[in-house]
Amino acid sequence: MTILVTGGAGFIGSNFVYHMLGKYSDYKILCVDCLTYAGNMSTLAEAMKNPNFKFFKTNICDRKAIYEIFETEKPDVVVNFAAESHVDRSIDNPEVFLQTNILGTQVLMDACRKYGITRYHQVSTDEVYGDLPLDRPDLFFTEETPIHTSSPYSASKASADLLVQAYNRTFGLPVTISRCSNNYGSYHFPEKLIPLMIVNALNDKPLPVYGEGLNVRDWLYVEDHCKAIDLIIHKGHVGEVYNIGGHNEMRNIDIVKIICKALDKPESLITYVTDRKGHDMRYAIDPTKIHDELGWLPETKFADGIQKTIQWYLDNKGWWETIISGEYQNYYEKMYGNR
Ligand code: NAD
Ligand code: TDX
Repeated sequence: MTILVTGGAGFIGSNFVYHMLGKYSDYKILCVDCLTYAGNMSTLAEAMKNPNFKFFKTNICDRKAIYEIFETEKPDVVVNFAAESHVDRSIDNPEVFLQTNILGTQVLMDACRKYGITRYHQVSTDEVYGDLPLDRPDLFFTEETPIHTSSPYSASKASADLLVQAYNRTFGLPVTISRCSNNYGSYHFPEKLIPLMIVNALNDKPLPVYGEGLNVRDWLYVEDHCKAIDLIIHKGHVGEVYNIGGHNEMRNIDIVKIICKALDKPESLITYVTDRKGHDMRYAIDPTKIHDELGWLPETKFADGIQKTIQWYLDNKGWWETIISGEYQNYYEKMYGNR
């Protein structure tokens, strides 16, 4: 079996590469990633030593290059993680989100049609469902919840999902889609809430909480997400959407306080800053379908996962210090300098 993983130099894609290489010693894992600011070859350093792994520095929008890879490597399964993934950046500049997240998906599926595959899996997000109100804790996103997006990022991911479903219906492409809640864990780029707070706290820098910090996210340890995708590509039903989430809703402010406590840093570092435009209030996944159909359940409790994650950032300072000493400084100044 040859699996082509796009976006494998990023956060979740790299965790998936390591999960698959570790579990299936007879699989060939190909990674296509164009190494945007979010992609990092040092993340894949261990994988590069594995003879079952091959890396292509290629943009998923580059039709010719993608077709060449399909022609020579003949993947059986494609798992598309490649995306612009940060909501704040999509508010600042939507264009590249539409290019990569929508048109890149189209190029990959065209290649799948042309060369033939047994499964195309689209890694989507719970953000396609919009948000839920804080005063209705009884409500959850199911696979039947209408698409209702808030940011250019979520709109681009929802557009891709619709295109994937259209390729299934019109061309019979064997697709599956997963919509997961917020992930956390190793190799998470420090523009996102949890790694940003860990890195700032370690540097005794202010911890910028948007609005009042009352927004709720449903956090899942990244390895549990990878295991769910592994199950879906092997046992999931063609044409189906699977929600992935661990019933672990938490307010942003509580997460930041947990990080302060774990690192023995004062809560006085917490700084309330101007809210995100169009900020979604609450995400909460109902994972009944993937549990009932495929037997998936999250294995890592938040208390353990956050400890492991914090320890990973303590043990891998070189990884994130290299990131935050580069172009990231301009990004940080632009996003937070005058907030
Ligand atoms: P990330 O930003 O950490 O990584 C994205 C990777 O894609 C990077 O390695 C980048 O170089 C690569 N990439 C970007 N544009 C590309 C292009 N045009 N061609 C080739 N490679 C390109 O993202 P992530 O957090 O790992 O998210 C991965 C996927 O999971 C995304 O599709 C995202 O929408 C989805 N998702 C993320 C979360 C989360 O909490 N992070 C939750 C649910 C779903
Ligand atoms: O500095 C910050 N301060 C802050 O209060 C940052 C970066 C975030 N926040 C808030 C905004 C959100 O309510 O924390 C929450 C989480 O923010 P992000 O880490 O940016 O994640 P989110 O916007 O929820 O989107 C994430 O989950 C769904 C991923 O980035 C997406 O790729 C995924 O689809």
